[in-house]
Amino acid sequence: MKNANVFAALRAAFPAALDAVAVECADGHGLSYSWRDIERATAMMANLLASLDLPPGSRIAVQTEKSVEALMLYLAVLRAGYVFLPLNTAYQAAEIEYFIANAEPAVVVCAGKNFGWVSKIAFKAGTQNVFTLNEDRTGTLLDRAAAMSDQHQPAIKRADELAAILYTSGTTGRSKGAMLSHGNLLSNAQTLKDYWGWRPGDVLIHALPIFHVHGLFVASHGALLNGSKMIWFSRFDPRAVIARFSEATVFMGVPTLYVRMLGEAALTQAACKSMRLFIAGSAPLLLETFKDWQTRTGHTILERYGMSETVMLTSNPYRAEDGDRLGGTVGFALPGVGVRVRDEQGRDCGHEEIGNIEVSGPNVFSGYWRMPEKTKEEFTADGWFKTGDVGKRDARGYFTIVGRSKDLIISGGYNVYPAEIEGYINEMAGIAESAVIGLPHPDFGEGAVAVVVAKPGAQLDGEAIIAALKSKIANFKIPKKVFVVAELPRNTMGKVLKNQLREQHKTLFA
Ligand code: MLC
Ligand code: AMP
Repeated sequence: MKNANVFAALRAAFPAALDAVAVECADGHGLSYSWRDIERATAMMANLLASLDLPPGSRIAVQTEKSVEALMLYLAVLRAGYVFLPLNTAYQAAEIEYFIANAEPAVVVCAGKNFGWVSKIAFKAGTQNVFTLNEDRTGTLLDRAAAMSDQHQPAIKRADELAAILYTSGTTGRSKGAMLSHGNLLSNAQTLKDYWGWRPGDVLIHALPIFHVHGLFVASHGALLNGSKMIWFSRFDPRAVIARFSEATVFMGVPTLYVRMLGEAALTQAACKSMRLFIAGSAPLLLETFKDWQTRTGHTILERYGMSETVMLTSNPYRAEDGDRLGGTVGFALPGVGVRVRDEQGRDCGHEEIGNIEVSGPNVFSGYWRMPEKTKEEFTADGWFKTGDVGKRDARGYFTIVGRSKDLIISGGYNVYPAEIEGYINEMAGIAESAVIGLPHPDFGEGAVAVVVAKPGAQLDGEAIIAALKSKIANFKIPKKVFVVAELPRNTMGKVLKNQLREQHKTLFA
């Protein structure tokens, strides 16, 4: 059987010169890691995992700051044949408790400073192994791995075996773990390598977090599968990133990163001279940003569209002969990926007709972890995944996302589910009900805002609500503003008219 292990495929692409630099850290210590370092460290970590005698299919949950060691841990989990479960560093105790109870990981890796509360949650859920990994390359994970052999044969995996679980918040407030297989990840990585014309000599600037699809799969796999060096930023810093463009060829970012770089005087055509490709995604790129970038740098951003459940789905063309990169669109269905637009009755929409976007292909996940009913609801009878995005296709095949049928806010590339935040607000004393909406925001694209109604006789203070939320949920989910109102607008069915609220407050962040 051919080994479909993603790590094995990435490793096969490592350059012959194993001492060449694979990752150069741009911030802090300025360390460089060779391909040999990646080979050895992932072998040692994989041997550590193997030494724990974990059952097949064990989940390895990881909440650590971005570091090269954290990337190596991801690769080591694949190498050892287990299932990687990345967690946003902003998640707090209640959020982590849910993920760990739901996924029942055999191993949890966290920052040393969080060991106290994370290990308590993990041990309660039956996890037997909790390691630490810190930004400064210390922690029990590395201590234990240091004693292991640096030889390790990558586990043999079938394409349909699980490689990762990515939690995406649910419209009902409950997070769902999207199960991605080795085949899902590898097929997409190979498609993108060809479609985006990765070539020898490419250098990627990696400035995204590595706990979501964009930074973990699209960016990292792209560079590794091409044997390309990465210039590694553990945090996005617009000025510092621009200063390294002269040594790089490829950059990937959510729209907020482009908006912030446009705010820097150092962003010029000269600064981008060596760059080959700028890619944007995870949230809508405003036409204004697309055009400003063209004017300032001479480069046309390539916008693409994807999801945690499917990795990448569509992309604007890289090669001029395939067409222009059209701002405001997310381009064509990627080779091998099926993308269709259907109306509420399940009929195919004609060109330019708006409908629900459904997708199929080797990249599409198999379902949500331990949620067969939810999984069934999200797939059509003929096996296509309902994205929850609303869009259209033109006669040439370009797709445009015009909205979402799911009640979702995308803020700075992170998903914020109103139902989840409303749940937390509604639990607070004195709250009768609430509605969380997304409003246009110059930096984050959309900013979350809450509109709340007090119980009779209760006095509410928006700032106090924000302060109370801060101790419970990830910071990017916190509403930037809370309005206290007498009542929420509703239609005759009693449904809150969020459109009306959005319209009423649309200039809040202008
Ligand atoms: C930070 N803050 C945010 C925020 N990020 N608020 C709303 N939305 C966000 N995304 C707030 C914090 O709560 C804090 O508020 C203040 O900003 C400073 O926090 P910070 O951590 O210092 O912020 P910063 O480093 O500036 O982060 C901004 C950012 C980051 C844009 C660099 O959000 C980011 O890396 N986004 C990328 C997300 C991503 O990779 N998405 C891909 C998903 S994959 P306060 O009040 O506490 O001061 C996917 C599929 C696909 O969607 O297609 O790719
Ligand atoms: P996530 O669940 O975090 O993977 O987010 C996936 C969602 O991000 C998609 O369903 C879309 O709503 C949105 N998205 C990703 N890329 C784009 C894009 N280029 N334009 C508009 N929305 C996008």
